[in-house]
Amino acid sequence: MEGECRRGKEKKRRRRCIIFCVVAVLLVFIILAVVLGLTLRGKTLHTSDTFQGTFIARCEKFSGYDCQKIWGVFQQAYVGRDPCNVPVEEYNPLIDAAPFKPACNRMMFWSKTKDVVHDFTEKRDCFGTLEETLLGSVLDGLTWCGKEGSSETFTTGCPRWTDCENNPVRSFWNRASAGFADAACGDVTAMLNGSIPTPFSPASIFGSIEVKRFNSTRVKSLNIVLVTQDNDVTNCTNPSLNDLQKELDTGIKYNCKEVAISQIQECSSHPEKPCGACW
Ligand code: N1C
Repeated sequence: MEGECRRGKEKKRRRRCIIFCVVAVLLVFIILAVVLGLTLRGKTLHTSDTFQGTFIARCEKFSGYDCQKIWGVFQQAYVGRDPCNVPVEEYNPLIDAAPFKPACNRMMFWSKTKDVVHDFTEKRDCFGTLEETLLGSVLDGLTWCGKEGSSETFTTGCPRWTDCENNPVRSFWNRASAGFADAACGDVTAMLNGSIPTPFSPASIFGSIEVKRFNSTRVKSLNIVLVTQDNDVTNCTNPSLNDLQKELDTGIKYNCKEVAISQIQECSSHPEKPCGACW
């Protein structure tokens, strides 16, 4: 009787021990999983903080592209080179890896009006800018360069825009803008700044590259939207706009319209209105 009682207690103890062990093992697994999850998340957050991480993350928003391959082709243009000796042609393979697709009648160019243009194009699906293409969006707002004898990408200590002509950032925008303008077709729109004395500057990318590359066999007209603010003195009769017309390929029709910034903002806030009614 006493022996049976002892055996019963022993059984209960063993069962409790097994339950305890199972719970303990489960707990250890859960803790491990949580710790592993957190460290991995920390790692991805960390990589997207880096230049390459930003490039890949922005690129992956576009489907159908091999972003690792595009990153590799991009790096070839400037890595290991003197950051004042990266000619525009170095980006040819990059443009070939992610070519610009023509979107006739919907292409938007700009000069000195970046903020108002993007506020408008982000809210309304009427026009597309270079920054909405894969390459434009991936590199918008970034600075990068290489160094002789190094295989790294640097984001600080790079030449500024005006320090030297052939710097990696400037050459990229020159090459990308040329490719984007080559793709232009139909009726093309450009927003220029009516609050400055010379809305068309021949030294700007728009003036020195894009306008010159519009081809009359593809582009029907160039429609300038001169963005104006209260009390602006600049209008469509501005002499710099005559220089613009002279640069245009014969056969491309030219139009200019002064449009108040308030009207553009009003149009941005009414996505239901047809695009043609904006100006
Ligand atoms: O020199 P800009 O303008 O006339 O260049 C604008 C013109 C646009 O039509 C774009 O298609 O050239 C293209 N372009 C960009 O898309 C772009 N994104 C960001 C040119 N430059 C671009 N950037 C940066 O803005 C670039 O680093 C350079 O410094 C400015 C050019 O702006 P701008 O003088 O107002």
